[in-house]
Amino acid sequence: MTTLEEAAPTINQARLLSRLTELGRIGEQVNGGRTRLALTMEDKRARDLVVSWLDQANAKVRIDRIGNIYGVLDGHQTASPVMIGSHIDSVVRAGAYDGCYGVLTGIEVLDALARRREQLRRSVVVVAFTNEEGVRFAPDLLGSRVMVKDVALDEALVIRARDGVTVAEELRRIGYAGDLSPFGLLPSVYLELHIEQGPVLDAEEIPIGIVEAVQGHSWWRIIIDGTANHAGTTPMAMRHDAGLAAMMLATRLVHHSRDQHIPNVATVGALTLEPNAINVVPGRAIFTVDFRDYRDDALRTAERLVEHGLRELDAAGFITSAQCLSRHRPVSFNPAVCKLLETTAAEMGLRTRRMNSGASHDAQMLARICPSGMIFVPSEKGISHNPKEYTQPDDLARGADLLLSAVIRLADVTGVPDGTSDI
Ligand code: HGY
Ligand code: MN
Ligand code: MN
Repeated sequence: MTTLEEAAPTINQARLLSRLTELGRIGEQVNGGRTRLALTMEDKRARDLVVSWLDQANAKVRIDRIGNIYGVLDGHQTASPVMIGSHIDSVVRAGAYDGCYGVLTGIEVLDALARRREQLRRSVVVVAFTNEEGVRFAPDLLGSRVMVKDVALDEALVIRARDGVTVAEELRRIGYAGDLSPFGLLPSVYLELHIEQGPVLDAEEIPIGIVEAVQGHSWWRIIIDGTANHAGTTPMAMRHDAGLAAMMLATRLVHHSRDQHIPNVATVGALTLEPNAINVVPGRAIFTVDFRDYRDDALRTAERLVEHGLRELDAAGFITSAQCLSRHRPVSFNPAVCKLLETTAAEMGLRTRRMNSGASHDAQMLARICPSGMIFVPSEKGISHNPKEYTQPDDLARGADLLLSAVIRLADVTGVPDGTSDI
């Protein structure tokens, strides 16, 4: 019987499942799902819980100035650690796995390695990034954008939510205005474990996805001002119906994607009409559009469609404006990291397939500063950003085991088979 020292580290799968459930209860909605928008009190409660679990894992907890939470397990080389993580903020009425799975598994990896910290060549750091979803504060991926200098820290701190509060005010209010520089723990390699949020792995019954690329995206908020008027007395030919104008432009943009596949996908996720009354011709319409594609030129074509549509409305007497809320180009992950994940999975007897990510992830920002990669596990029926988001426990366990094995290699844990990596 090998002693504890010799036994390979393992993930506490039962605890991972119970913590996913416990974290998933924070922000629960009466009509299903949970809502934990960035820097709200729900996000604070989730952050506090994650910090308590990092403490239990004997990790050194650090908070940086944009509110990213780090759990550090020091190895012999504390500079340029192996970093794993994701996010715990959510969309509205979200599922329980998006982001949380990667962060909580990261804590389990730290816990599994804590008893062998003297054998870690590289430090291992788990991170929970601030405002990955971008629902309350735009742009999305804010914590990782600041880390890679895609957005300057001072710019990020003054971003305002729709209700007017700034990121800095909310970080202070919830007690997560940290003092660590966002550049204080830059990694040598970054891995993100995440649910696929799409239908591929589930449909093909493959347990592990090795992500090669993430599509770029372009988010816009469009405002159209027409003339509010009486719904009964105003002849159709005399109207400047902002609602109709918005719906027609939105339909044109979405149908262009549906019919021409340019861009790959287009979504009008939010639409408000003012004054929003049954018997008033809408004077103002505000809607968002989310374009995504693996081809940057297709995103630019979509953006030109918006521009052209707004110029037509201006000529018809409307007043229009458009604000880009977020944009990032498509990203390919480091081939050596993809290979390491693939060979590690194969040695564990796990079937894999290479694939792309339709969803955005912090990993696509980290890819700008270090070799990065992602591991996907199946989402049942491809459902996500929905209370029905679900991944089988066995699939969650396989993904967690693969992350641990890959980290052992990358951190070069001596005394464990294959504790070597040239990444
Ligand atoms: O929008 C996305 O793709 C991610 O869930 N933030
Ligand atoms: Mn998400
Ligand atoms: Mn996510």
